[in-house]
Amino acid sequence: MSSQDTGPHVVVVIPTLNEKEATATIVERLDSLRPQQVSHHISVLYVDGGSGDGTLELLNTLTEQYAWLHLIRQSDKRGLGAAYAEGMNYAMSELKADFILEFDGDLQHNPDDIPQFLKYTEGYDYVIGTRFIDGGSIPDDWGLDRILLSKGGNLIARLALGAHHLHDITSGFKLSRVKGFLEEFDFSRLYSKRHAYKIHLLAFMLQRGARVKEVPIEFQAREAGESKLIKNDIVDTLRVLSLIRLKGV
Ligand SMILES: Nc1nc2c(ncn2[C@@H]2O[C@H](COP(=O)(O)OP(=O)(O)O)[C@@H](O)[C@H]2O)c(=O)[nH]1
Ligand SMILES: [Mg+2]
Repeated sequence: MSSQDTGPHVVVVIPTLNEKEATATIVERLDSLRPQQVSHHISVLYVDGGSGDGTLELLNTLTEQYAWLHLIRQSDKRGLGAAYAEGMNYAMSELKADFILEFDGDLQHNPDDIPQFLKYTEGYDYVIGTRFIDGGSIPDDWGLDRILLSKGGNLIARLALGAHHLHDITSGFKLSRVKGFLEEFDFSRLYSKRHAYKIHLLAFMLQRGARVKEVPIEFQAREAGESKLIKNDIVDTLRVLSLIRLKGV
């Protein structure tokens, strides 16, 4: 038995929609990183939303090559939240995850940051990759509109949730404990199937009293592919915040 068979099982869930270039790089880098993380067992679960650019064919080949790599094939684009919900459910029920790490498939999240999340699986329930604390950053090429969207969205969400102690509510790079937390969440009532899913999950983790650790991340510029975030997601985020205020989590 290798040391990778001991320690908490962390499943990295990665949604993809037409991310062929990034996918090849991410899998290669995770393959190098896994053996170094001797205190944790790391598996990876891709959730592909019907990519037509060769990502799916690449993932089919890679899953045959690596036993630690798993793939859910969705037949069509159902939204980022729907992809994570399906991935998280599968990671818990089929892969028996102890922790789930949400990780985007476009290399805006840096695989080299993963070890700093794993450091806190003891003593914490929720580790949030944070762009707006010392050591964290957003891409240099972001225009004022994207900066305002991100910072403004964060401010509104912090106020609405009363989460004044948190610095990056809309971050998508997060590690969550399953036992007592994610296993208690009913994913069929997730308030959004899109990017705003993450605000509902965060509110749920806080309500359950998760011990939170913020770690700095440098959010990378997108080198290939396209963002699926659309202007409409602002309205969706406000809708989710309202639902949390009115109906709770
Ligand atoms: N399976 C699936 N993946 C998605 C969907 N929307 C976005 N993604 C993937 O989720 C990750 C984050 O999405 P992205 O559009 O980059 O969000 P942004 O970084 O906030 O602009 C990327 O790897 C996308 O390819 C979807 O509807 N289904
Ligand atoms: Mg992205």
